[in-house]
Amino acid sequence: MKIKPILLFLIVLTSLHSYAQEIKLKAPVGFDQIQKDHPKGRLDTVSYPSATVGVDRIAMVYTPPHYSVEKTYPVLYLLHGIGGDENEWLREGSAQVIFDNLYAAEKLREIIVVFPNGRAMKDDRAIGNIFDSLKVKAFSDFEADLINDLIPFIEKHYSVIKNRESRALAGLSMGGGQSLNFGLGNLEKFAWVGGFSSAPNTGQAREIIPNPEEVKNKLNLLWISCGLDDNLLPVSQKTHEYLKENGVPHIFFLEPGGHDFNVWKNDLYLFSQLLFIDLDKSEFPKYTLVERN
Ligand code: FER
Repeated sequence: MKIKPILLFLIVLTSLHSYAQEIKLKAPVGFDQIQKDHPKGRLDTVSYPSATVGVDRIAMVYTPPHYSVEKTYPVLYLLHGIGGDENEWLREGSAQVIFDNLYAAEKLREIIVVFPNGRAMKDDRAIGNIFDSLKVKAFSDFEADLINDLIPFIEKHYSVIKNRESRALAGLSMGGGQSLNFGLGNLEKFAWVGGFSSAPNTGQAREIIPNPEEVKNKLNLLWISCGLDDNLLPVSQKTHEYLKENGVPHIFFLEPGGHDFNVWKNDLYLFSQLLFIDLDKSEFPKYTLVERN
């Protein structure tokens, strides 16, 4: 049979189109809107003793609909930005609504999500000069609080799978920098790491990734995303370039938008669906909305 060139062209075009459509990179309309009839996850406010800071500290914990101690769950630790606290992702990012809707659509495996306060100091409220050097230092001090105080508390009080493969760390802006610094610096604790619009607290790539081979072998997912109109884009770009030079598989997702929750909600929607599943790293380059090099 002879296929006419025009027909061949149409067949190729159609298959290219469906290939490009395979991964949806924009959350559907309504993904962050409360749906009355959907089962809801539960939000707990917990108080944990922090030896790092020397006080009891607050974190929020989301357990999925049908949470049961008969089952065990992986955990995502989700970090806020410089002006935020343990409620930022919930109040401004509608995180619990996004998760409830993902569960209703059967798009997310059952996970627990912990929303810490990433400013590890006695008065950890986002008040006054949020760029104050002591407050910025507290974001770096949070590493010890997270690893030594919060994670053990969560693993004692929730029905959690206690291994690196079952822990993810992600965050926005300051929280993105923290996630890259702490996640890559504690590969024995985390196998899934995401930085959304990471801030200048992100360590120099060669310092946070001194051993690219180890990251290659150990991380199941390294996600770096940023809005194209975000002034902090060079931070993500530099990290991406180092990873690329060193052949470390990662998702580098550039998307329309600035330094705000339109971008971060979309990131959470996409990133969370990739967690704790068998990922094919050869698919990572498909996470792009724009040409990049
Ligand atoms: C900076 C610019 C932005 C910085 C932090 C940020 C520590 C954080 C922004 C955010 O969390 O939204 O120079 O330095």
